[in-house]
Amino acid sequence: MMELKIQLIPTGEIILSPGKNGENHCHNCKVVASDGVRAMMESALTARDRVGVQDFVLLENYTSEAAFIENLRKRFKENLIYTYIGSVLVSVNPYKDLEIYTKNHMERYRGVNFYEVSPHIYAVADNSYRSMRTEGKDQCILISGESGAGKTEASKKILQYYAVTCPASEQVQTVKDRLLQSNPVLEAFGNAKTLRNDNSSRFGKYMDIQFDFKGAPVGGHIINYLLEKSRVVHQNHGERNFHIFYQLIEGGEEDLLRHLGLERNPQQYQYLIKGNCPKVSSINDRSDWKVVRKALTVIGFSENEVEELLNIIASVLHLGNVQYGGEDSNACITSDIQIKYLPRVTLVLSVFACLHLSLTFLSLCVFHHQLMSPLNLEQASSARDALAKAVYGRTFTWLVNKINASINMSPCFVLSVSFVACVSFEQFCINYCNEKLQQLFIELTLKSEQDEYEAEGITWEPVQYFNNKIICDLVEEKFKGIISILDEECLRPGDASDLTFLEKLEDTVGGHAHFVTHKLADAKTRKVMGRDEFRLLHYAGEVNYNVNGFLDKNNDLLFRNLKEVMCMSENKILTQCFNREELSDKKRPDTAATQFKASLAKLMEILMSKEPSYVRCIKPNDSKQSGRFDEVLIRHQVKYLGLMENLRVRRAGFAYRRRYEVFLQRYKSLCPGTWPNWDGKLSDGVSTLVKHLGYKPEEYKMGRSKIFIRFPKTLFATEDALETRKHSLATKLQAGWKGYS
Ligand code: AOV
Repeated sequence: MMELKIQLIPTGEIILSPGKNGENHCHNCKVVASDGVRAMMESALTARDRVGVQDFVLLENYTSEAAFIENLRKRFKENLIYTYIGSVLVSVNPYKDLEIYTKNHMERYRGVNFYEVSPHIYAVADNSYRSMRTEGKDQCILISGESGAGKTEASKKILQYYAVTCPASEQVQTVKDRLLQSNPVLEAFGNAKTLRNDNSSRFGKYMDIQFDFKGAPVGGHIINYLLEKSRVVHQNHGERNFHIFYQLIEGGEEDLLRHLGLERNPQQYQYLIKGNCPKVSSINDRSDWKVVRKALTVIGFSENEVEELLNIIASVLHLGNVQYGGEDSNACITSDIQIKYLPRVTLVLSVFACLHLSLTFLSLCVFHHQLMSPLNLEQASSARDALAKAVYGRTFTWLVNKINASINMSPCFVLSVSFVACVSFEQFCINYCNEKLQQLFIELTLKSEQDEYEAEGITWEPVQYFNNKIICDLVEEKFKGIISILDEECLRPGDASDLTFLEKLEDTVGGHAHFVTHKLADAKTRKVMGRDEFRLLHYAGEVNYNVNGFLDKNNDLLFRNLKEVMCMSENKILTQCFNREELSDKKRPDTAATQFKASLAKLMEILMSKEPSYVRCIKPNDSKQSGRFDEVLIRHQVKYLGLMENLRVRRAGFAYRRRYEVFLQRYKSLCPGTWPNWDGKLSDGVSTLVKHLGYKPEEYKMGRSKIFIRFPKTLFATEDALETRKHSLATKLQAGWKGYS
């Protein structure tokens, strides 16, 4: 007996899938159906109006931003948060838990072609996995979007999908566990509550999952870039420091807190009160602490290491409470002044040597003589903060390295999941990063279109698009780009300041079409620009940058004598973070912007060497509410994610393409010549089918393995014909079924 399954999937589409033994045939079928089926089918016929199209390339008016947004809105309203642009997945954050991540769902997407089921993050995960297995090519999934748009969640879903669906042995299980457990640890130390996202990643993350030849995950590797260290010492109003501090204070056992000299009250700590927001309703620090504590053990941290790690975390809090006597910030601090709370720092950090001295004096080496120059109050405070930032930042890097050591294996294939979260070394770095990603994205989309046309033997029709290389160059070009000029100012002794940096910019790139300052602007622009700002015309729009703090943040310097003291610590983690080699290295360390530029260049290189898939995340509103679709906010994201441009490129030639066997399988019932079976060549079958359907020559092209259809309306007519046929088929079946009962 054959089985015909009627499956209603969330798009409202009805899929009639053949049973295990063969074809859908009306006779002798057992029908899994009820009276409700007819109603479901009728609603499916109007589904497109209600839920929109599941691939933007099927939009009739594909150049219209309004039509694009409308389609997103329709789907969002129906909880259909995923939509494709060809093979790119667009995802809108629902801000509520949807029942679409169950094991059943995972199974549904396993080994199934991209277009056979409704759009889903699992389809992207599965597709990348299968390409890796069948083509043996390293893959990467690049997830982008603004803060709170759902990047981290998407990456977790992908990881969970692999953890459940990939083959496993006992050894593999350990790696899977460690990979999964690395997440809460990284989030505790690298995420924080911001105004935009209660659990915002404050570092860029790139993660490799390594598979063996059987397709089982055997290891992983994580690269982090540019942790937002400034958060350790300062938070904006309504924001918090990194989660770990609150978790430790709220969740740490009594003994532990006593040992660390900590009180169970975040308000006691200067570094935790700047944002005036110790508690967040969506976060349970106490239970998170337990999760993190357990995860550290699963990943393989020894008790000793955990203790030393927590010592460092506590010492940062104590350091924040270090106060210097005196009111006058210009007065020098003398070494015999009592510094409150310092003993606690020295104790938990096990640094007994001259920390006191190093926080009050700057040691200079002049003509081989060591000179000690006293700091004033302001300088001493910033030395203290610089130390806290450096200690935390380096410990974070140590932590990532440690996790890597516990999950790293030599891989056969690599599948990477990466997102560049916003790290606030300034919007400048983030926007530069987006600019680079956009460049790569358009280049690769165009290239893959071109490659496909070529492989299928179809003539390529050139597409006009905006190449944003000119803006990338403005930022990163050697000697004359903005980063170079900034570095130069940072190195220049004497009167260099943020404002001299701005002047240098005006002198060097003042003539650039995408650069404006107050001085250079026309009267209208001048009204909306400060004298200490410059404006860049990014591909996604204009942004004004205030130069205040650029030099300091880029310099990110730590006094040498503070480094020396840290090297002397008995805390083993610290001695790994601050090593003596660095002290003997006379070369100045790279500035923050240059480091960022280098890591971006590395990321681009990696992405170029792999086959990329894209997930573009959109945030529906600023209030973290479910069901609210803020059109202005969304339009802005559609613009800066370059989605319209992407759609235009994808639609330039043909709206739709499918492999012959997939096309034939779906529509063969519409033509007596191809139904129920086509025995000949697949392309001949498709030709017979489309001729029967009345396709005109200008509407489609036949490639080597695929049919290309130019307009959505052609496909829709065929889809409608199919629905009508299914409808009449189901009516007949139902009549027959009733006959039995
Ligand atoms: P982000 O990674 O893009 O921001 P997250 O992935 O942390 O954003 O998402 C923010 C919040 O939105 C999450 O904590 C969830 O509450 C909710 N959310 C996101 N995706 C989903 C989903 N698919 N289903 C249900 N809720 C979701 V940042 O890390 O700030 O750039 O740095």
